[in-house]
Amino acid sequence: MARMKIYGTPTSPPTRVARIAAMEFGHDAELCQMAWRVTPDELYKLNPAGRVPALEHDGNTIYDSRVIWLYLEHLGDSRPNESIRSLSGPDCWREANAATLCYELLMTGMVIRGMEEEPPITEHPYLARCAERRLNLLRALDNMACQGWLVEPATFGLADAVMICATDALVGREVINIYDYPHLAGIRMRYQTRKSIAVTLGEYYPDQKGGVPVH
Ligand SMILES: N[C@@H](CCC(=O)N[C@@H](CS)C(=O)NCC(=O)O)C(=O)O
Repeated sequence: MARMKIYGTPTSPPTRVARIAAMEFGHDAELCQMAWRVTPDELYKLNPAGRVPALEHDGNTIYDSRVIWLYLEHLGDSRPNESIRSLSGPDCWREANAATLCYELLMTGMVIRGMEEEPPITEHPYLARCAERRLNLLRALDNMACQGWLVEPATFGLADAVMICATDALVGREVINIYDYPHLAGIRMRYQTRKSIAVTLGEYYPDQKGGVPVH
């Protein structure tokens, strides 16, 4: 069978979620880098929505990191890490809500980043709304995590992966001080040496676009 492929970029947080999913479910997926800003048609052919990641496996093309996670969870030849949490487990609704909030956090980052591309939009009501939403989400997620976990202790799942990918981009670009969110900081610390997290970490640095700080 052909090797599983994930199309995306190393710094794209949702692409990273898909790559984490592949590793957590025991697959050796190849990252096929896609310069979608330069060659948008190539991406539209793969995904009509023009977004990464997309996964190619066994004749299937799957869009969206959350759906990719679900696909891999249900794939017959997946061999999940023993601490991986099922999306349909006993805490499925807490997982669903936590994952949704983490995705919203991730999306606010991408909207703000997009607005800073040339020509940059530095003031716009929607930009302000996204910054406000981001602050609110960080506080809400930190509250959710006040017992030391996002969904369930000693397990790792979609919500944790998305929170880590969304906040890695913000921490690396110095948009937030993660110690303002001590419970999230604790979870991030716990998982920083987990193989799927460490191997897929993108390179984020302070002057990358998308740095409207959260106060
Ligand atoms: N909900 C999607 C979001 C994917 C997404 O927005 N990816 C960004 C890259 S980080 C993208 O493809 N952006 C293209 C664009 O905004 O035109 C997922 O989780 O996969």
